[in-house]
Amino acid sequence: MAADPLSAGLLGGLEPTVELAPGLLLARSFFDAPAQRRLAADVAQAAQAAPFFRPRMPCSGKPFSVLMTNCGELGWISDESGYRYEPRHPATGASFPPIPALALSAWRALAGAAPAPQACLVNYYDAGARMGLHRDADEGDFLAPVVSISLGDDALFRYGGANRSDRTKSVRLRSGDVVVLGGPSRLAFHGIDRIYPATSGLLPQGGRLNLTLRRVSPPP
Ligand SMILES: O=C(O)CCC(=O)C(=O)O
Ligand SMILES: [Mn+2]
Repeated sequence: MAADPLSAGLLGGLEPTVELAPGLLLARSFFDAPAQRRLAADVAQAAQAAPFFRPRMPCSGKPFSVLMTNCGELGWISDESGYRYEPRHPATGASFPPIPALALSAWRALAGAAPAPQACLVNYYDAGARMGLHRDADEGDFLAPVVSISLGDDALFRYGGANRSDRTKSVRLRSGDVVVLGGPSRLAFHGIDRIYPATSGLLPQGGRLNLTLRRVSPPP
């Protein structure tokens, strides 16, 4: 990881990057308002090719409260058959659109020497959506961090340790913030407890987008 710009708090330019826990970074306002608008437009365009779908829980088939789509060579899917990465959209059968350049710029700035991300999961939260405490553990490589971008309404992000029973803390994420789960926090439990409706005017339909960039397989 590039120590100098990080410790100087210069990444993203607007506010210092803070370490919430070892390896768990919050780059506040990494994206300024024009960059947020551009990235939201890129996501809207990607969703034309790869429409949002409602994932389902393994076994039970219970629907998630978030909608999802993906960009990149692999997409994260969940349905009755389990959690997995797939190269094709579950409804259209088409490959996923490329990861937006601005999202890749966050990876380059914050993921240190990690090889390029292969997946960009896009979550859409309406006012009532949430995401339960979980770990991102379906990847074959935990050396690379997970880089997670917030756009739109504020959200309450809960994070803990490597065990579900570890004590958790919460932080309110705002549009333009980027969270990095790396190093000792790569497999930390985390989730979204709630959305704060109408706290951002970025998305015409309201709600919140989250883009999660991941390396899925070990570097060649
Ligand atoms: O929405 C967020 O900020 C977190 C999303 C997340 O943890 C995930 O998609 O695995
Ligand atoms: Mn996650």
